[in-house]
Amino acid sequence: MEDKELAKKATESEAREVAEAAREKEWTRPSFLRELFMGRFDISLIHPHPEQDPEEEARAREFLDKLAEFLRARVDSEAIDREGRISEEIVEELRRMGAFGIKIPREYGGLGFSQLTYNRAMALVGSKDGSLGALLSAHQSIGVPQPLKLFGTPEQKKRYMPRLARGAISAFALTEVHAGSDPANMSTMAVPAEDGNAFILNGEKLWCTNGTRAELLVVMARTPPKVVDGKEKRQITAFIVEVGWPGVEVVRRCHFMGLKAIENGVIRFHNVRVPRENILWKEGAGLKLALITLNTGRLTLPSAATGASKTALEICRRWCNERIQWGVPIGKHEAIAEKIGRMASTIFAMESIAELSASLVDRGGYDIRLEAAMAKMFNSEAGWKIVDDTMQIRGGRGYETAASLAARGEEPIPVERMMRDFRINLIFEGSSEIMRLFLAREAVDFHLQIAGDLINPKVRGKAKLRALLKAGLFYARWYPNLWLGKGYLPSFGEFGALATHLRFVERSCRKLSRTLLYAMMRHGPRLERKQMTLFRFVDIGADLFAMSAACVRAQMLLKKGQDGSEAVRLADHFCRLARPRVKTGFHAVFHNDDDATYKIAQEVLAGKHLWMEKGVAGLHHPLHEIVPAPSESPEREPIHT
Ligand code: MYA
Repeated sequence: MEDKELAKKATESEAREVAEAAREKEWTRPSFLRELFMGRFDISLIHPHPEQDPEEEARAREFLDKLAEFLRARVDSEAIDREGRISEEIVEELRRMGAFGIKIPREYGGLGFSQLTYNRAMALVGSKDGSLGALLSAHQSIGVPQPLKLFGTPEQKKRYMPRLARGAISAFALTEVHAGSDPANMSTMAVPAEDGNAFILNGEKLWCTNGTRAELLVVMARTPPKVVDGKEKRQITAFIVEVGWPGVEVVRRCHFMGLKAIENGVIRFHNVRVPRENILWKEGAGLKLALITLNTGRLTLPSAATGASKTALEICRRWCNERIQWGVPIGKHEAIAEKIGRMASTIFAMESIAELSASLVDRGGYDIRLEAAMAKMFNSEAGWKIVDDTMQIRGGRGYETAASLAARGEEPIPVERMMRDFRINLIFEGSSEIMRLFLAREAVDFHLQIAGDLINPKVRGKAKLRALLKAGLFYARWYPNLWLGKGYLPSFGEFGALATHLRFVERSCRKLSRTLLYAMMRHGPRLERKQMTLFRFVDIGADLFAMSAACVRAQMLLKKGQDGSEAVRLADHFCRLARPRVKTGFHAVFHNDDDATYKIAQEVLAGKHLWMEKGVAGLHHPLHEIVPAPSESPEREPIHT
């Protein structure tokens, strides 16, 4: 290459680097949740509820109606579950509908819809079939289209977007055998080729959703470390990899408890030559790219979980009216009514969280990381409880498979399958524990920045005094504000019956921040490892977020005249249920048996209570005796290299 051309390229790439490094800092509005953890209930960040562009709403309605009709008429989820595969005809029809390019800009042949429309589409799909949800979501929530849209060069977009919009299935390859929740620990390597024009990729990715059916992958791999300020800095880089390239091997398809048709597998890379121009964003930015992609990616699941929960509610409503025991429909018995009431208002809150978070992405300039993590955690856990209650309400019929119900002439209501399909939501795309950890870190981050040195035993002498002065000055101004707020006064009047709940949220968020400070003072640097305590703060924050989202959405629906008064009743009920949880959470911060629990756990792990494991058959079969069931045999799947 000519020197001049090289120089031009270097300047271009530097300019892009600067612009892109700034991308995440271009937030014009802070995160509502971040503020909440800092004791500031800034409702103006979410209220009035962001509205969708009417032109898009009309265009989206047509697409969503078509998708709903298709799901009702053409998708046989029992067959998908039984056969472990989504047929090519179904995939082809979805391609024709544009369902593989919902968010891909129209200039590249996609539908060009917003995050909100995409979420609504995923709620529809999630209400019907989890495997189909995973196929579409792994492709466009985290697969190639999303990071390409955020970080791709114009050339990369021109080359790949139209193909992706037409339905070239893609996947996100991050997880490895020893790198799950901690992806930075990956060992897949990409080293520069001798000619400098490419990287040579080697390694193996595990549980790559869509991996066994994909044409394109976004692969995160270690690249040679860089020396920064005299220290070696680990580098992870993201690449677009074509499955058809020599050396890419789909080793096997993995099978799971549910989502029987998920195309998930082990992908091996053996000396795969990846052209330099297939680097996404820039060398060394791969982990950040993956985490940023996962932030918006995580917004899909809360909608899919809401969709599945709505199906559960329909099942319960019908069954509770129809089933008579002791002379009355079971829904009249308080034991069952309690579940139905809780289910309905929780679903309203779940939908409020999912729609609010998606709308904030669309409004732009908003730091969505915390809301996405919270939405993922809250909706997957609340949805799981709903599916579990549905199983309980359907009783034996819930536990029986749909095929067995049909065989003895009953309606094949698939609660058993729903339960198998739903459980993974608390694990993939960042487990509940990782979401809590991430949120907890962000919650204490504010205090650590102000007073971190004060509680750091390594900081001594003058530096400690400086830290004391800095923290003292800050807290002298900040702390009194945590006692004063409009939550004690008549406020939020425009919310009518819901105002009382918003005042509670306002008071509680100041209390949350105060209590965080006390916990920091009590535990010092050990707080970072006190996950049981930290997670209580996150759970309080989750309920405060859900209450806020529910009230704001109910108010918006009331204003629009769309089922408004019913929405207010549901929001009010959700808040009534959440308030005691918040109070209990606060009490438990300093009144708990965490130390005893931790001690027992360590004793168990050290083998002190092995006597407890006696008297059972246990796990005594050697692994090699486990043979795959015929339906799980890898030979069944076409494996390509
Ligand atoms: S995909 C795989 C899912 N895996 C994960 O989600 C991994 C979870 N782990 C993490 O998120 C991170 O490792 C954590 C970081 C949070 C633990 N946004 O030092 P650090 C920056 C932007 O804190 P760690 C799957 O399952 C941070 O500032 N940046 O790192 C698909 C720092 O940057 P800098 C972030 O201690 C399943 C750097 O990163 C974020 O390792 C299929 C390192 O940070 C963030 N969020 O902890 C899906 N976090 O160095 C199908 C950190 O510049 C879908 N950073 O300061 C199906 C859906 C629908 C189904 C339907 C059914 C009904």
